[in-house]
Parts: sequence; structure tokens; C-alpha cells
Amino acid sequence: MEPAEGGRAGDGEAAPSPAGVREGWFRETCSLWPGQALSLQVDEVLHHRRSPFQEILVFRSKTYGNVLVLDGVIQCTERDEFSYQEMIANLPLCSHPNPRKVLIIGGGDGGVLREVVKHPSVEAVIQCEIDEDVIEASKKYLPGMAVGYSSPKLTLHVGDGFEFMKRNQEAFDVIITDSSDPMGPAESLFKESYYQLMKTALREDGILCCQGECQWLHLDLIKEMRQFCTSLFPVVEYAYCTIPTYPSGQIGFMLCSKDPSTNFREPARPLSQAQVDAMGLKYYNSDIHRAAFVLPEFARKALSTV
Ligand code: SPD
Repeated sequence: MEPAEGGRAGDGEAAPSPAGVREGWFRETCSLWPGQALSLQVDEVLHHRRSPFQEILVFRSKTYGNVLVLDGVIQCTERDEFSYQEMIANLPLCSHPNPRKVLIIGGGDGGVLREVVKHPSVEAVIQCEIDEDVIEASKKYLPGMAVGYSSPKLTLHVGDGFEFMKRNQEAFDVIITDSSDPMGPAESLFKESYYQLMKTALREDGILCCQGECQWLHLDLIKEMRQFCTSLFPVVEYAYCTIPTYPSGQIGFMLCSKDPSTNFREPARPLSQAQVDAMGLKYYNSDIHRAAFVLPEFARKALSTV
């Protein structure tokens, strides 16, 4: 693959088409959602290069704004990203009585960071993202997400989240893992050893929230994760949100607390309508927080036996 901007190589030659783009459409296929695919119409390829970790593609779509794709999988679109980013940030932050120090693992586009720094109680955010090229692409093509990078609350580490947490024990009130799917660079973030490490990096009443895949597609994985989480934490819950451009239109979140008195289903710090408006929230409010834990019967049953 040529490192190319705008889909063209530096010498004026057309760069090879990014994987998944054909005849003006991007099509997302993956063995994690066999037999189905989402397609978005492409107006223009804005950025296409291979970083040391993955293939990065940004294109302007016909109806979803700019779209970030890593290794052929949609990570965010300007039109619907707020759903996932607001939920993965606010479910844990509004469940903690006083979150002051927050760690974000992954989240290179900056959208989760944008949401976390809105909380007045949060004094410091440490973000650990392994791929600097994703951060740079986001600053250029997804400025509405990358806006969080200008916050004075932020300390940015470009590097491995495992190594960072090993060096920072009992340090954080909340840890948020905004990862891609369990294939390639993010695979280890869905394993028990990673959750064990987050547990030791959290303060004694700390809370974590991680990308938890989709109940329509990955119920076995979610069950397995819930099982090992329950062996590590006194309180474990699974919640979800709707989002048109993720597989099957939904994505979930695994939430764990070290404090046995945490009740994720009822926000510890409900937001007033004035706070929701002041924070510019478009998906999260305290009612959607409560509703996010109410699962359809097939998923409730499968996960209640864990
Ligand atoms: N199937 C794609 C899941 C991607 C989850 N992470 C997205 C990163 C957005 N900040």
C-alpha cells in the first residue's frame, strides 16, 4: 500500500484502492459478523495509510460525514459517533460518586476524551493510545472529536496500555477502554488478564467501563467476559446503546466496580436537564442511563446464568 492522502500517491499515480472500497462504496465485512455487511457511499477518500499497527482509512461519506476505518472496520462517523462516545464515558462517570482522575485506554479519535473532560469533578485525564497516526488523522479529519486533545486536563501517553497500567497501580477513579474489536491490536483487551490489570490500576472504589461488543452477534464472548469479571469484581453489569454504523446497529459496554455498594442501574450523580444541555449531550441523559441496562429477554436470560 502506498502512503497516500486523498487516495493518491505522492507522484500523482492513483494509490491502490483501500480495502473495502469499490465502485464508490465502502463495505464493512469481518469474520466477527459473518454473512452481513454495512455499506456507506463514499464521496472522497481523504486519508489512507498503513501505520506500524494497522491500516487507517478516512473517507467523506455521502450521508454520515467523515468516517474513520481501522483495518477495514468502522470506528466512528461524524453523524452518529456521539451515541457511543457519550455512553462509554458517562455510564461510568455518572456511576462514580466523585471521579477526579480518569484513564482512557485507546480512544485515539478523541471522542471519549471530549466527553470525559466535560465533567467538572474530573481534574486529570490520562490517555494511553498506541497509534499516534490515528490521533493525527483525527486531528485533521475529525476535529469535532479531536477537540478534547486541547484540554489542559489531559496528559497523553503514546504507548501500550498494559505497560502503562503496570507502572500505575491504585491510581484511577475510572478507567475507560475504548478499543476496536477483538482482532489484531485490541484482542488482548477482551481477556481476563487485562481486566485483572485494570483492577489493580483502579483506586479502592474505582469503576471501569469497556467496549463490550454486540448482544446480537457476540453473546458467547459477552458471557465469557461477564464470567471472569464476576470472579474479579463484586459488581458487574452489561449495558448497550444503539448506533446505526456499528454491526447490527448496537454496541455494548462491560461495567465493573470495586465498590460493592455501586448500583450501575441508577446513576449516583443524575444529570439535570440544565446539565445535559450545558454539556451539549445528544444521546446520554439519566433516563437513557437507566434504560441501557434493560436487556431484551434472550440476552437477559443468557447473561443472568453467569
Ligand atoms: N465494531 C467497531 C467497534 C469500535 C469501537 N471503538 C470505536 C472507537 C470510537 N472512539
